[in-house]
Formats: sequence, structure tokens, C-alpha cells
Amino acid sequence: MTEIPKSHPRYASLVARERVAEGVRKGLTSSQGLIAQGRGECFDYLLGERTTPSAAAATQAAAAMLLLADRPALSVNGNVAALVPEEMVALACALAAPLEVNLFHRSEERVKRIADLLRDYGAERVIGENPDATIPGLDHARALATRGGIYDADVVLIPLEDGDRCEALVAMGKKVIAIDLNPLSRTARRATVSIVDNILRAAPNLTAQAKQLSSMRHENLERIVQEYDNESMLHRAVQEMMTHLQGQFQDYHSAPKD
Ligand code: PTJ
Repeated sequence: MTEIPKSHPRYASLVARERVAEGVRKGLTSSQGLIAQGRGECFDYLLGERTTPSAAAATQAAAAMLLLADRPALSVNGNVAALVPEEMVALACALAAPLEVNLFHRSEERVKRIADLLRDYGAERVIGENPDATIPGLDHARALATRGGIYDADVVLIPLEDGDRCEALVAMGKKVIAIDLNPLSRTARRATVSIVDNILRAAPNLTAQAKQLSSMRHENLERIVQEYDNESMLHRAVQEMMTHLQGQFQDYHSAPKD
């Protein structure tokens, strides 16, 4: 990987880019994953590369929902495997949930590489290599799912997902939690809870929230979930982007010109 000096003003973003590029080189991430990362970076820039108050609220609701779930499942694709493999294993461990490798551009070789990587990080239950069910309403490879994992889950976490699969999972009656930097995406609008944040921040934050809320009484967790409104949270996310941009624009205009 290219050595990035810590002093670089765009350090975190450049390291993420390197991780995805390395993921492609190692056969974990699809080449299309580079484009997805670029799109995400653009929205992160608009957000100010921080966890906004609306993202923190969505993360809390997501943690409560996952803790209340009877059968939670966490989906992992090639970008997630490149960016946060260790953090996804920690989240799965905190929730006692399986990790299911579920790819948009599926190849059996890539599924195995990702599953092995998660196991190397200590994951106890990694599935997806032998799918035995299909999600209704999706065309072939994208529909593949596993019983005991995403197929039977009541709550599914889908980071960096496409809109069709999100919609199909919701149509199956599941509660769906998305991590997606684009608050306008179909995924973000169709999910039950959308965390508009970079997965680099969202995955560890979600684990921390799950640990913090794990001793909370069920009725209090239920209240957090009931009070959460995804549509208004997405409005807030867009508002937070606009406020950040206005601040940037004002700074630019008030800076002394040469
Ligand atoms: O590994 P595969 O075959 O399953 O493919 C995975 C990708 C990500 C290539 C595939 O699902 C895809 O094409 O996704 P999209 O539709 O390009 O991107 C999904 C969403 O993730 C977009 O709205 C991006 O803005 C968002 N996104 C990208 N990077 C990040 C992100 N959201 C959070 N954190 C990121 N780092």
C-alpha cells in the first residue's frame, strides 16, 4: 500500500481509498467497488467527514433494533471487507449475530476470500458460501441467501447496499438497517433505519452503542425504536450537509484574497 503521511489533511480519506484499492488487488473487492468508494467519499465530503447528530441518532436506533432482534444478521460485501473487516467481526461478536457474505457482483472465489478473511479476524459464524434460499423479486445471483442468516433474519444490517436488494428485504417483512453516505439513495429511503455515515465511523460506533445499550430494559430499547423516524432523520442529514456547505462557502468568501 502507498505510505500516507499522518500529517496529510486528507489522511483518513486517502487511507480508505488505499484499503479499497488493496481489496481489489487481493481479490476481495470488485473493481466497481472503487467507483462506489468514490461516490461515498463525495457525500462524506459534503457531510464534513464527521458523524453528524442525525447519524448518531440513527446509530442508536439501529443498535436498539439489533439488540431487540430474535435473529439479527449482518451482510458483508467486497467494500465492507476491505474497509472494516475487524470492526464487522467485533459487531457480530457484540450481537452474537452471523456475518453473511452477500455480493452484488458475485463470484464464488471472492465469497470464499471474504469469508476466510472474516474468520482470520476471529469471526465465529460466517455464512454465504453455500446459499440455500433466494430472496423473492431479485434476479439470480443477487438473490442468493442463506437460511439461518439473512434469509430468516428479522433484522438485517446492509452496509453499502443497492436499492433493489434493500427493497426486496423490506418486502419480505424484515427490518433493514442501511449504512449509506447518500441520504437520497433508494437504499437510504427504503431502509427502516438509515445511518448516513462513513462505514469507517459507523461500524465502531454501532458496536459501542450495542455494548452501551446491552444492559437496557427491553421497553426502553423499544421506546428508542418507536420514537425513531427515518424520513425525518434523512431530512436532517440533508440539512446537515447544506449547513456544512454554507459554512464552507462563507469561510471561503471571508478568507483574505491575494
Ligand atoms: O462487493 P459487491 O459485489 O457486493 O459490490 C459492492 C458495491 C459497493 C460495489 C455495490 O453494492 C455497489 O455498486 O454499490 P453502490 O450502489 O455503488 O454504492 C452503495 C452506496 O454506498 C452508495 O450510495 C455510496 O454513496 C455508499 N458508500 C460508498 N462508500 C461508502 C458508502 N457509504 C458508507 N461508507 C462508505 N465508505
